[in-house]
Amino acid sequence: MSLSRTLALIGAPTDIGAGHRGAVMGPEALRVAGLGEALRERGLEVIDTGNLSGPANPWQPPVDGYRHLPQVVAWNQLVMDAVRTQLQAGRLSVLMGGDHCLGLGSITAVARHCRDTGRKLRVIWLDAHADFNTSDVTPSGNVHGMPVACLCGLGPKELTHLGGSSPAIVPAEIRQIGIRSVDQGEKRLVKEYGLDIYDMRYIDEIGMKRAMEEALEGIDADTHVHVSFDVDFLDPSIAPGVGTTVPGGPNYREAQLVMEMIADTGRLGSLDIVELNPAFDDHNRTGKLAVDLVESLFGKSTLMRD
Ligand code: NNH
Ligand code: MN
Ligand code: MN
Ligand code: MN
Repeated sequence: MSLSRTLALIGAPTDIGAGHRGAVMGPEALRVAGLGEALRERGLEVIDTGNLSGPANPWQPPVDGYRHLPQVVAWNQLVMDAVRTQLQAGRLSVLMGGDHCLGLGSITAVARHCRDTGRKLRVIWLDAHADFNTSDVTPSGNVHGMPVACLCGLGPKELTHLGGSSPAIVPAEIRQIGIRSVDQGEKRLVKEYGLDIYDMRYIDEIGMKRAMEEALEGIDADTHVHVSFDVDFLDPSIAPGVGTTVPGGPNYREAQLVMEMIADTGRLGSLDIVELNPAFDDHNRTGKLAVDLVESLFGKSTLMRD
């Protein structure tokens, strides 16, 4: 089985799950930074499907622990359907967010595609945050802090059952890399659910190479790899264009190595690029860095290797 060489870009311009406005401009910033052209140069056929159109951000305070739940559901339904359509057409799907609440719709579609095609799923979640909050423990009510919990069956029914059945994935299917901000109640939950978290302390101690070898272990020819790339994964010194910076993240070379090692598996089937917030960026520097890293994710390397 060889992976598709045709790729679909899906824009989801919304900051509905975030605490700061601006991720709504993410898809356009990625286009302006040359995402489509860069992927074409990698030898892929790239189809930009344009932007999804969902509800506006009403910018309201949380209700029962969730901010904008109906609008979050609507956006995730749109994303789920769009990703599913592209995967069914045999294309690689690249979601351009938008905030990270959209990872829920994207990965729900990917998980279903894997079930339908009898493939194993490995989600590589690149983030400063674990995104495993619930309405009881969230410090903010922002749903971009909750998608992993929802995917694992923890959250409001509208989100946990987005794809019909729940849970969409099991914790054993996901590896989280770069984590350095986990909220108080969230810490208890990730432990209880047994999430495999490669936090920055662990990466400092064993190095990025070994951490990634462990995170990618077991991926074989029948595995679909999904990368959910929250741009705040990167150290803020190289990536200021996000709403929620956390110091102490991977540097430029560590981030490249992560992408290169995932590329080497040859199993990448879908990607989310989320949380890019041009309102906080400096001349689209973070957008350009995201494109640079995505080139590595699709196999650009310094030398020919085998
Ligand atoms: N953990 C915080 C919250 O739930 C921040 C989440 N922000 C993110 N997640 N950007 O990736 O509100
Ligand atoms: Mn995130
Ligand atoms: Mn984050
Ligand atoms: Mn596929």
